[in-house]
Amino acid sequence: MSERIKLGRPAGFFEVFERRPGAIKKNMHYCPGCGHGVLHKLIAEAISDLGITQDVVLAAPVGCAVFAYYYFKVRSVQCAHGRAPAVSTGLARSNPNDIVISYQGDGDLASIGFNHILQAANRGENMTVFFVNNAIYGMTGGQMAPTTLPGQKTQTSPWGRDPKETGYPIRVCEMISQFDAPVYVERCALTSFKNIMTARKAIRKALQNSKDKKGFSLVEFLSGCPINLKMNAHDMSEFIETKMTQYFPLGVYRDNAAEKEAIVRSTPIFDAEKLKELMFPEEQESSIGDRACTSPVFDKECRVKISGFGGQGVLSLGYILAILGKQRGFQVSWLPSYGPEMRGGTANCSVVFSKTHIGSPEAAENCDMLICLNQPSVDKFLPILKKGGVLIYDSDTVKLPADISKDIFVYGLAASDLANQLGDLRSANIVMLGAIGRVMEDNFLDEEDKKYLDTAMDEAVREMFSKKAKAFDLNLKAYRTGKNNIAYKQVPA
Ligand SMILES: Cc1ncc(C[n+]2csc(CCOP(=O)(O)OP(=O)(O)O)c2C)c(N)n1
Ligand code: SF4
Ligand SMILES: [Mg+2]
Repeated sequence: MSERIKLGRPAGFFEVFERRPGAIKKNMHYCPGCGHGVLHKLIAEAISDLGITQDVVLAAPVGCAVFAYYYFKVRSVQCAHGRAPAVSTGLARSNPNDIVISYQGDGDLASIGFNHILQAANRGENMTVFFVNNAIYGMTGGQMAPTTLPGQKTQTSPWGRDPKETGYPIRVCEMISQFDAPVYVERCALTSFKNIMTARKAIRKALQNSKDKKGFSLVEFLSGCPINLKMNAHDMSEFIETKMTQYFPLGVYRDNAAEKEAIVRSTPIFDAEKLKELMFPEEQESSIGDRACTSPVFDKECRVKISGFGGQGVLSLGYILAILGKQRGFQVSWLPSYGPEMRGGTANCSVVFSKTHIGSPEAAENCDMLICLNQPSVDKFLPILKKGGVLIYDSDTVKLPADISKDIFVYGLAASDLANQLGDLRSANIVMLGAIGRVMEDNFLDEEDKKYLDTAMDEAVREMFSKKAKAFDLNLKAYRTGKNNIAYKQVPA
């Protein structure tokens, strides 16, 4: 095994980062000087040198490394904030021969998910934790983290962290090494060449422990976030070496894997075939009762995406549709999404209707209907609309692309303007609901379902606004207004 860091791309990375959206496929998304990039390279190199590419499963939660799966040529799982140790526990227990990596930031590990990491360490789960301590919430724009130093200025401690108000930085290695079970705990720094070589060795040792089934290893990396700490690369390194190491001393806190036997746990009851059967049953009974929709369009699953700016009521619109589906006896799911905060983006939700079980609640592709209340939503989601699908857009705020497909239904209405005329811009989402009613009536519903449509819509709106009588009246008006004011219409030839 080479004792040098090799130039170029290690084999533990994909050759081209195809999973990364957009045109850039060769570079990482991390800021220049970010510790995550250096650490990724050291891990990828270790994975290929140890010959464990096929065995590694990497769990990465929320934080700047949320997109780790773009880069590593291993199996990956993206987890909820702080929950990678819980997910890693499931992975390690269900497939004991896998080498499980939990890759976590300081906000993630030492704040929102702190109990998870403590419990996983105390159980001695067979996993390797790579813990990136950059003393800040990087992804969300530099708020105070549990590891922020006393006196350190952040967005949420603009006069410097005051331990009297917000406590002291949490020393993770010191805490974890109080437990009996962990076999290896070390703190390194991603700064000088010497420190990086120490980190490189620590990564390999931890992965080897997991390979040998010795249990829980954690390596902490004091790491730079030059963007949020507003420093250049040189000052960042100096800050880590002179300030951070005072509070977080480098070194080995536990290293007793050599004395331990490989862990043998009870045989997992996890059975991939059984799970598949449960998730994708071959035949299921329809759950639809007397008021079932009879139109053929509902014979298969219907996937709807609704998108706009936060505050435009896209989530409520989706919720009303879900209520409507529930009232007609469908299986329904409603999945809201707010987008990664630091990087802007639209609020959207997915609604799925089905006469049988729903596999995935996310309308990520092959959508039947797309409702857009702003321009970024059209730009982002038009590609997921299937041939023969329906786009309904707010013509006040959206300009359609010149080359829009002729194979889809397109309905435009001035939803914001109409809502303003009704006296409340907030009813634009229900104006859109009216447009949905019109589209369904004109193109997809049989005579029987048409009879029920308005009553069903009224009931759904009533349930949504059950505690606000005034809002109910306004929204019913908004529904009728939307239904009767379609301004642009394209129907596939
Ligand atoms: C449940 C939940 N709560 C809060 C957030 C917002 N959030 C996204 S990243 C983040 C902090 C990440 O900081 P850290 O773990 O230190 O990672 P870094 O970006 O610094 O590498 C927060 C609070 C979220 N996405 N999900
Ligand atoms: S914000 Fe900080 S942690 Fe995130 S990519 Fe940029 S430098 Fe790295
Ligand atoms: Mg951080």
